[in-house]
Amino acid sequence: MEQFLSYTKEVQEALQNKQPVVALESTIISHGLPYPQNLEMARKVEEIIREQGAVPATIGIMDGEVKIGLTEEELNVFATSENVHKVSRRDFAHVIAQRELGATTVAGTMIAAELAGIKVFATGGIGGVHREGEITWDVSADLTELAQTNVAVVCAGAKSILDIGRTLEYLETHGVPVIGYKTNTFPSFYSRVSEFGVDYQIDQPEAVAKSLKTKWDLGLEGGAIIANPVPEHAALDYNKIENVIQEAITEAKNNNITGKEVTPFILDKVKSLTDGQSLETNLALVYHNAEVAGLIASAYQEN
Ligand code: PSU
Ligand code: MN
Repeated sequence: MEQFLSYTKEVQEALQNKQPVVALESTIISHGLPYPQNLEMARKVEEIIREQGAVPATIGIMDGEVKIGLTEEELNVFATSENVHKVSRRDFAHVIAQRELGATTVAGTMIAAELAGIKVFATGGIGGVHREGEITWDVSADLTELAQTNVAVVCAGAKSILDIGRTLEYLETHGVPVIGYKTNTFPSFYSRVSEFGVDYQIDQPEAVAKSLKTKWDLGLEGGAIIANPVPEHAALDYNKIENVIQEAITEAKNNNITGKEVTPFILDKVKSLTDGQSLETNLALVYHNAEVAGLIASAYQEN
């Protein structure tokens, strides 16, 4: 895929000079958040990563190329365009070949980041096994990517619109370590807790970086999850959000929402059912993840 990658000057120089770089996804811009908060978020995460001494590389597909780093103008295109493809592994070739606009998911961004030599990636939450996934087989391609691609994903856990237990089982089976950053509980995106634990709690970015480096030096292929709970001040109550999610899932079912439409539909429903409160939480956790990813990327480079 090398020949399809195109870097901004800033990212290319950072990679050449072995400076820390943090990958960012574009589906969260095009499908995860409404305009104009999506654009504001996209700019601010880049700023936060710079404050940590790292270079941000937002990834997206445009003009038949995988862009590693987006310009201000390109961020704007992803934030405002209709008909942006949501690109996971299966969509990559089609969107490049047809020169269409493609926002990369966690899976899609991991593929591009690995090829570019970027080890650390910040996002909001990962996809996983959906509730009733044992019937629908709705299992996010994020999980199969984590099983094989060498990139660490800093996230606020997985949303409880998913079956968190089965998601963690999948990760265990495929050898993906789940590291709790300053927590021993796997967070559930809007809330700092869930009914599940993490594999290891690590409290220092240097120690996280060392663990990642050792994994890959050992030749153990695959990603890692760095689960970083939403900051206390922005967290929503676990039980309250659970009720809202139940309602959103029922509505998705009643509207026959399937496939890749499920996640965006439920996110939007949760937002309106919480009077926009979930949006504030979503933004706060993404910013926190960017900060922690910047710290880990910097520590990784110094190792
Ligand atoms: N979770 C969020 N916001 C998002 C997503 C997940 O809180 O925008 C996006 C990510 O890009 C993730 C994708 O990779 O949804 C998962 O979609 P699916 O379940 O269709 O694989
Ligand atoms: Mn799905």
